[in-house]
Amino acid sequence: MELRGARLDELELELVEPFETSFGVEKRRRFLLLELEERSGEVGYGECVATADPLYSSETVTTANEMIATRFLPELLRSRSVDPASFLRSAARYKGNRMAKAAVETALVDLAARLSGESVADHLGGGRRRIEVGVSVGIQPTVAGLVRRVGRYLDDGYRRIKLKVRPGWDARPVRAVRAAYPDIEIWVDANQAYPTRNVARIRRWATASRVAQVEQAFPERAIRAHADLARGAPFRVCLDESVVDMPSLEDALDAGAISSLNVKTGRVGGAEVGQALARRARRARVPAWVGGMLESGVGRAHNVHLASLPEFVLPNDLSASDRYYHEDVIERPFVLGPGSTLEVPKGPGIGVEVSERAVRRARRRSRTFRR
Ligand code: OSB
Ligand code: MG
Repeated sequence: MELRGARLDELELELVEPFETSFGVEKRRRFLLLELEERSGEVGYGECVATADPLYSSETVTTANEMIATRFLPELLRSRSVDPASFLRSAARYKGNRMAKAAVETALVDLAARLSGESVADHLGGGRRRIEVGVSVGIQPTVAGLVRRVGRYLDDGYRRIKLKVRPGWDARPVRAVRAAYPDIEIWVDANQAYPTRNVARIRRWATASRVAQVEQAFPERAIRAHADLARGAPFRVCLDESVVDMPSLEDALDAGAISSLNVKTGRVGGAEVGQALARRARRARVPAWVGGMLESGVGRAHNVHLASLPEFVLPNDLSASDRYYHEDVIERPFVLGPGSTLEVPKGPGIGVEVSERAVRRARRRSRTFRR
């Protein structure tokens, strides 16, 4: 492929309801949308999941914008021949900045798939036609409100519920949800909020409420604490923030600190990286699934294709469009189907159409690039 131009938009969308995690409350989402144009006129889209503030990881909308606009795009537009893997190889000399890299890589994957007339899923090796999904439920003002919120998601058809927890919002709300719904599958996600001395306490309440999976209880680098939590536990210990590349996954496997892998393309710096991590985890009998970062329809479409691959075996954090935004940037929303599933768009590429009208409405800044 040879690129002719690019457009980098900063967008802002308002969430249907505030999303509270151990980091804080999000009411709206600022993110980058990248459009790459090939010599033939074909375009590919990528979304950057970096957030306005560096709370989930050190990247922000501003740092990603800077990397994409001043390094990645100028270098891509100068080169005769580009593809996702060669882009990641040449960008590897820049440390970190994985969300920025993933935005570019996924746009190249979409473009490459469109040019060969296949879907992103087929381009990555081929997968199922529908994927199983669950819903991630933010911290609520009251326990009764949480139980009602969960009840509405169950009525919508979601089968697997992930509750955001933190010190002070854990044993009691989780027990209340379990008491109200004795048979549902409950996961929890702390986004690193616990001190490592809390291993025994977390194990007690998670066991008592028959939690199936505890995600990222401790800080990113606290591999030993996650291994302590996993030892003999009746639930899976899932890593999200701790796994950012192959060496960090290998270390977690060696330590016995992981029994489920949350794969986010942005966190690991590319779709093909995420696929390789999931494959490595599967060889160690650790199941993988695709996590979410409250993506718009473009990032969601990429995630849905990724989740359809055989490497991904647990229900994913990819809910229907109406769980996230009042107005998305794609023409046709993702809707929840039978058995708590989303349909994988047929393609070509990510198989969704970007709404120029919605993009214009959500746009805060825009830059174009030419060869
Ligand atoms: O840790 O999985 C997480 C959203 C923002 C940042 C981190 C996380 C999340 C979610 C949302 O859990 C999942 C989704 O997009 O549906
Ligand atoms: Mg998480």
